[in-house]
Amino acid sequence: QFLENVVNHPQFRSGECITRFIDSTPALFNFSKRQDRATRLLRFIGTVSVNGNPEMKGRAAPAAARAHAPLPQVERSSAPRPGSRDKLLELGPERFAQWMIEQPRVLLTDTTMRDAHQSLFATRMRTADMLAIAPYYARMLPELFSLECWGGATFDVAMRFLKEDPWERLALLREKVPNILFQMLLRGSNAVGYTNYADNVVEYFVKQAASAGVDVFRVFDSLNWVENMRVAIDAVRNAGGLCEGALCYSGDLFDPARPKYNLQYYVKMAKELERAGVNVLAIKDMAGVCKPRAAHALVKALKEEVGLPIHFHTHDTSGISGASVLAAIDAGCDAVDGAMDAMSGLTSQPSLGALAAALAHTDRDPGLDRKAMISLSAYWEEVRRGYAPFEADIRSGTSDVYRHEMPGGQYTNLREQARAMGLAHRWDEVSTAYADVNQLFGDIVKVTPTSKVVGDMALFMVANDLDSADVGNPDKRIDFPESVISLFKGELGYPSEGFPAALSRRVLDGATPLPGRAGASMAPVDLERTRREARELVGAPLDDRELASYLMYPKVFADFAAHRAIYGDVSVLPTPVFFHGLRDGEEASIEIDKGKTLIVRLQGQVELPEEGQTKLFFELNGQPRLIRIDRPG
Ligand code: 3PY
Ligand code: ZN
Repeated sequence: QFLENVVNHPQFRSGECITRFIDSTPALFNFSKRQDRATRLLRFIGTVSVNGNPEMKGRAAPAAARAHAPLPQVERSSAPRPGSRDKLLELGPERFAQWMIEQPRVLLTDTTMRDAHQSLFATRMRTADMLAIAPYYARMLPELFSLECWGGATFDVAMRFLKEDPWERLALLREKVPNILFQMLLRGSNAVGYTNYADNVVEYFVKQAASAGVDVFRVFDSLNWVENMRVAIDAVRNAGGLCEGALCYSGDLFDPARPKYNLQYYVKMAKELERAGVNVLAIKDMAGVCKPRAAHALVKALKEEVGLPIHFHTHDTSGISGASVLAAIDAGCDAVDGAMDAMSGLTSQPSLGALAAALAHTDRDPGLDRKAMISLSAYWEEVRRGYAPFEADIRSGTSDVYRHEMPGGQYTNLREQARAMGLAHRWDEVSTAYADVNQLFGDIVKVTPTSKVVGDMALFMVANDLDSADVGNPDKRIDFPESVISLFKGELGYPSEGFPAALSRRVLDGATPLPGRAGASMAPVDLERTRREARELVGAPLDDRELASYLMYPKVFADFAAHRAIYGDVSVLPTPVFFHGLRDGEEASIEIDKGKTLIVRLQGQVELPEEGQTKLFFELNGQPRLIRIDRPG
C-alpha cells in the first residue's frame, strides 16, 4: 500500500526528487491505521463466518443472499429543498407550534427508522440501511413533518446487539438530511433506559441529543405522571428543542366498565402538560387500542380545551388503526404518524402511503409526493427481508390487542423473551397473564418501562404456573421479580391513585416506598468523576456523547467499547455480512470512509482440528490475507 500511495501521489507523478519527496510527505505513511481497521473487520467477518453472529443464535438464516435494495432514481448532487427543519430554525418552537395549527395540511411523521422496526423486528435495523436511503428522503420528501429515527429502544439495541454507536447514527443521518426535523422518543425521567435517572443525568442526556441533531423530543411518562416529566420537558425547552408532551392512551373511552381513563382524565393531563410548557401535545397510543370513535372524541375534546397542536400516534396491531388516524384528522388533528408502506401494518404504524392517498385532493392533503413514497417503500421492502429472522410469526392484525393491551414495541420483544425462556408454545397463556397482571396492578398505563414490568410478571406467572388467585392469596409465598418490587416501591413513579394497597403490602414485604418522585431523592451524579471511572474501565477517554451512553447503560457501553477495540467499527459492514459473514467465494464491498472502499473476498477455509481453529483465506483489495479464528470449545 505504501508503494501504491507513492506512485499515485501527484508530486511523484510530476517527477520530483523521490528522497526529498518522501521526507517532506509524511501523509504517505498514513496506512497503518487503515490497515488495522481492515484487519479488525476481517477478524469480525471471519468470526461470524466460522462461529456465527451470536445475534442469530436459534434463528433461521434467510435461504438466499439478500438482493441489493433498490435506491430511487433521483439526482443526489443538488442541495435538498428547505423543509420542516428550516421552518423550525426560522420560527423557533412557539411560533412553529402556532404554524402547525394554522397551516391546513395534515403533517406526517415517518416512523420507519425508529418505531416501525422496533415494533416489527425487535429494533434490529442497522445504521447502514438508514444511511443509504437518507439523502433520498431529504430530496424527495422535504414536506414531511419529521423522521422519527432515534430514542426509545434504538439507543440500547444499537450498542447491545448491533455493536453500533447510536450517536454516530444520529450525526451521520443529520449530515445526510439537513432539512427534515428529526424526532426522538424520550421516556421522561427514564430517558432512553428502563429506570429513573438522577435529574442532572436526564438534563445532560437531552443536551447531548439536541446538539447531536434531535429537533423534536416526544416526552412521555410510563405512568402518565406529569410530575415525572418536568425535568425532561424543561431540559428540552432549555436545549431549544420542540417539546411534544405525550398522553399515553390507555383503557377504552367508551367502555362504562373502565371509567378510569375517561375524557376528563386526558383533558386534565393535557392541561397540566400545557402548563408545564410543552409546545405540542402527542396522543401516544402505544398499543393501538384507541378505536376510531375514541380517537375522534379525544382529539375533539383536546382541541376544544387546549391551545396546542395535536400529534396522533398509534399502532396497527388490531388492523384498523388507519380508521383511527382518519377519525383523529376529521376531528382536527394537526399531525399524525405512519410508516412507509413496506414497514407498516401489524404491530407497526399504519401505512403513510395509504394515509396520503386517502387524504389526497381534500382540504387536509398532506402534500407529499406519493410516487416518491412508493419508491422509498420499495427500498424498505428489500431491506426488511434481511431482518426476517427477527420478525414475529404473525400474518394478520389481531383484535386480541384490546384484551392484552401490549404496546406494539413490546410485542415482538416479549415474544422473544418468552422464546428465550422456552415458553414460545405458551404464548397464549403469556398474553392472558399480561392482561391479568394489568388488573392486579390496578389497571395501569403500560408502556416502557412499566410494560416491561407487567411482561416480567406475566412470564414469571406462566413459568411458575401461577394465576391471579395465587398472586392475591396472602397464604402463598411468592418471590416477586425484582422489577415488580421496584415498581411498587415507586422507583418508576406512581399512577394517579397509587397501586392497590393489599398487593402493594405483599410485594413490598415491609420495605418502604419512596415518598415522591424518584429523581427528587437521588443525588446529582458527579459527571466528571463518572467520566474518569469509565475511562479506567474501558481504557480510553470518553467524549461527552460516550459519557451520556455510559450514564444510561454502563455495562452495555463497556461491552460495546470492548467490542469496538477488538473489531473496529462494524456498522460499516453490509447487513448480510454483519449477521451471516461470508460464504466461500463470496465478496463484499465495504466503505470504511468516504471514498475508501475495501473489497473483501473469502476464498476458502481450512479447519485445524488440533488447534481448535479455522484458517480463512481472504483477499483484501486483491491481496491475500490469512486469518485464524478460534472455534468455541
Ligand atoms: C419505547 O419507549 O421504546 C416505546 O416505543 C414506547 O412505546
Ligand atoms: Zn409507538
